[in-house]
Amino acid sequence: MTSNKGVLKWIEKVKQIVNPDFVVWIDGSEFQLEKLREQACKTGEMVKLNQEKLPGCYLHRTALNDVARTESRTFICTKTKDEAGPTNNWCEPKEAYDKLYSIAKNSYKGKTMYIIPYSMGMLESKFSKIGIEITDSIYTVLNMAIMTRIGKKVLDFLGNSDDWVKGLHCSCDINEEKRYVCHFPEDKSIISVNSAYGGNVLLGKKCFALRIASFLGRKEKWLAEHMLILGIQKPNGETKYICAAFPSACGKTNLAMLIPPEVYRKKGYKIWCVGDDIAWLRIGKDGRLWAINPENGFFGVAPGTSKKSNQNALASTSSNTIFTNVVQNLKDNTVWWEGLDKNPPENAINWKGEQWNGKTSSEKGAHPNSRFTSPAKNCPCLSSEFDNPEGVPISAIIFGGRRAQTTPLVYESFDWNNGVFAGSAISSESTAASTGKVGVLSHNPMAMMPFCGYNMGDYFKHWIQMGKYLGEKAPKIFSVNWFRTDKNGKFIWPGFGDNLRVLEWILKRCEKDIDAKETPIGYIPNISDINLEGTSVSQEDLNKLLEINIDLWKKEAKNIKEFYQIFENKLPDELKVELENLEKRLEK
Ligand code: OXD
Ligand code: MN
Repeated sequence: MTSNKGVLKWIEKVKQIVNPDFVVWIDGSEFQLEKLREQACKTGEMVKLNQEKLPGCYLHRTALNDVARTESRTFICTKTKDEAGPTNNWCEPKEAYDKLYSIAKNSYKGKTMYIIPYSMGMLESKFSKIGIEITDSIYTVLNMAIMTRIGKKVLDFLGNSDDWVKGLHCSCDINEEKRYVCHFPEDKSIISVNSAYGGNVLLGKKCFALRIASFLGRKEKWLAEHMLILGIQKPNGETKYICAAFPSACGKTNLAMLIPPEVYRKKGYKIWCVGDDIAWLRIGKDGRLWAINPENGFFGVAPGTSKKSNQNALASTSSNTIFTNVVQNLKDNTVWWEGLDKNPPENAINWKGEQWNGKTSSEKGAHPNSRFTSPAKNCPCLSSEFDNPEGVPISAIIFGGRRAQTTPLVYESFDWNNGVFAGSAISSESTAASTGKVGVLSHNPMAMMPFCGYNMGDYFKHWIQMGKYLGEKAPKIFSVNWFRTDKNGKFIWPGFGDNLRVLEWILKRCEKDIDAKETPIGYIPNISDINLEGTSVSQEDLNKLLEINIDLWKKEAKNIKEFYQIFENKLPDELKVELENLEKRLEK
């Protein structure tokens, strides 16, 4: 399929190590993919679902010990530990290669080696980057075929270039003691062993599009971010684009596919989804910041996805989707998960592959991290700019976390550096579901803590530097918090579609349409500038949502200072100054 010497040499080398019985190049044709689906159903790797109700849909169950990304076994293997920084696990490259190759040795024996050429971004875009993933799992091939642009056309486009990322995935025997997801950014290389769960094996996603790409972005003056991208079409027909970074499980997919509240729909507002997880951001010829979504599909969390919470995501799963670790309803061979509706199936198989009765069982049927892999094209609100090789121009950047107190519903940073400071200070309180403990605060700068492929101190510097390149044309930076609670622990803000009310304020601020109130942390809305028409939120609630408690913020500043210490001399002076200025303003 290619005469690219570098590609062929690497494939030969890997072949010698993993020792496959067969080698198959993935050409991207529907014919080949269909054959693979048939084969996976024969071996039990996948289950074909009801093709009338769910055309083109399949179900896969992972091993019980292999259900999520494995951060503690994820490594950045740079020449020096300093390059990986204090927030990443590090291993010296030679040691890592030796260890991984010895685990991978002969692991394809009796199996087929699939070679997937793929592109992150549309081939003709200057944003895009090419990768080649070798895998022994058909599930991985079929997921990559949804999540990325794959096939021979990618190799044709690559030609003889050496600008591509190597990815080797070996399922081995899914031994969690020997599970590693390792990145070699200096070699543009990724190796993942002993897992077959999407997040660890769809190497185009977190591994390439965030960890490797963030490293490349620093060298090449762009940003690879854990951000959704959405377009807000206003009643006058104009569409403005924003990017937003939230830690995992803070509702990124829901915001990306938001359905406007009725009063907004009537006025003519529309939301267009460009991406739900990753944004690559470059400075365009016009000096503004432009974004593409390098992916081609959604790898979304199923539980909680319903007609009510995210009709667009649900619609995206209605065809050509691979479900992982959800419930199989035996009555009509469809799928179910907690939060889909209030009608769990009685005759079903749970994510573990056991008989399960949703009416009587005390156990959950779907794994809390069960997933759907759906083509972006299925999304009813997919932006017409989704495939635009130029991307979309970004008017605002939003950072968000999950905080019961402290952070107001929304505030605008004073300027770029102040916004970078806000992003670096994102933190979230754990929910019972994630850790068993409620309210434990964890820092997650720019929601990139698990995904930054180099020293986060240098990453902050790169952000500061990007602001310098952008100058006057830099997007404004905002922080939001949908999760503030009242004294009974109830969320005050309704969230979901109503978040558009906050986005509207953000756009108006970008267009210099309205004033705002200056506070020590930034600008907050004047109460009358958030449209509450059609909600049950009172002015008093809004006051509470926007309250800045000076004592809590003093505690917050102290907490940020402590957190910053881990970056030692890598912390940019600009962020030290921002923190000092915040402290001074809080004392006033
Ligand atoms: C994801 C994550 O799967 O952020 O997107 O964990
Ligand atoms: Mn994510």
